[in-house]
Amino acid sequence: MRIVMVGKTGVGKSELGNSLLGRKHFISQGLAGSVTSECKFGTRTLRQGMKLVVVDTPGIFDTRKSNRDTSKEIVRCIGLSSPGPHLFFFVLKIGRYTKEEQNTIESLKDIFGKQVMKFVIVIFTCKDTLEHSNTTLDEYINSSRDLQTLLVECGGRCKAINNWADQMHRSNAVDTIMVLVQCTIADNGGNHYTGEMYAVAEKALKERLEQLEAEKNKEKLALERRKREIEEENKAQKRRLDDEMKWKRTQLEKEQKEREKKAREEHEKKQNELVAEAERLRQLRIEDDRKAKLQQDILLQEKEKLKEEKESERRRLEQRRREMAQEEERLREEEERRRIEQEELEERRRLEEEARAQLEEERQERLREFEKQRKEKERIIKEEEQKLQDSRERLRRELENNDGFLNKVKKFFVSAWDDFCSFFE
Ligand SMILES: Nc1nc2c(ncn2[C@@H]2O[C@H](COP(=O)(O)OP(=O)(O)OP(=O)(O)O)[C@@H](O)[C@H]2O)c(=O)[nH]1
Ligand SMILES: [Mg+2]
Repeated sequence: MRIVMVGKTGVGKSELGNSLLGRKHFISQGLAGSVTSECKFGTRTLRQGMKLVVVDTPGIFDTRKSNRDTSKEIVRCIGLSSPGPHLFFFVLKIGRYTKEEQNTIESLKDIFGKQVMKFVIVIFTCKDTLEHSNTTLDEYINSSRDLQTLLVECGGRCKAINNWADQMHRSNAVDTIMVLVQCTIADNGGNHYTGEMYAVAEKALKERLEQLEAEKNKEKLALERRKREIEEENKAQKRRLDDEMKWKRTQLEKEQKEREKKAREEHEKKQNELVAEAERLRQLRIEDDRKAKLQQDILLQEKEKLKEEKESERRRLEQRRREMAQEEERLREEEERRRIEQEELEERRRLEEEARAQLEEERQERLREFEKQRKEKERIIKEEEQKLQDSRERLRRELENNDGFLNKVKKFFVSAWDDFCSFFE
């Protein structure tokens, strides 16, 4: 059983081939460009012992590719599936069904004739996209009129597969595809796309190749003619250019000479200016040197002066430092003297205090003594007064008794008065 997979590049033909064979046989990658570059085949023995041959193709019916490459690969595809495929799998990726896809199937019909549609099954890859968007295959097909037309053309034969599913799901999908394959083959009476048809296709291809060759030769002749014309044009243009160049060269030589003359004059003028400038610079340099020397002398003098000033400042500072040391010494002595004086003063004050306390004590003592004496004298006076009172009483009584005695009393009284007065003195 021979199956040829056709379809636009990148729709998942190689991956579908791997699913059909049950192993990774064809190279498939998610690259931006085409992965499969030429037709290849892989085989597998089916359960019934039947041999399955799967032919993987590059995008040979892709109308974007060059005619020459396409024709070469179609011939190769026919060779690999000889004497003719039982089925063509027209592979489509779930997604938009565009004009490009329609052109691909048209191209298949152009090459193999309209009857090829009897041998076509449409296989949709990326069934997982449908699962993700929760859409059934029927819903997807019904969403495009063109897709429906295609399926009517190929007898409604279509299946979907997720080539990224696990082994079990993939093999289940392959089994369903194989059932449809066998039904279709049976419908076609077990016939494959015949050699006759292939011969017709080959003939058509040959004619197309010859046509292409003729077109190519025609193009070649046209190209040669154009080449000759261009060469002629080039020669004429070259002559024109040569003349122009000659004239331009003489013009240029003339201009060059004039420019050279001018340049020479300018050069001489510049030379003279340079000599004058050099002389002026030399003079300036001499003047600069003189000024520099003068400045150096001034600088040296100023340096000397500064040195002297520095020295005198140092001496002055030294002197000041000495004075300060003396002042400090004097202050220290003054401080010491003050301290001693203070101590002496305090000692003197203490002694005076002691002396004052002693004097106070003596005064108190004297006062007490004096008080004692005063009290004694008062007692004595009182006694004397008592005595005097007694005497006066006695005298008064004696006077009463004796007039003569008055004189005596008078005398005694006078003497007693005198004693009293002397005592108080
Ligand atoms: N998600 C998903 N990706 C797939 C499926 N089938 C194929 N692909 C991916 O689609 C990309 C193209 O697949 P290929 O098998 O190389 O396509 P091709 O038609 O052989 O491409 P060319 O060889 O360039 O013509 C790869 O990254 C595949 O893994 C599928 O069922 N589901
Ligand atoms: Mg491929």
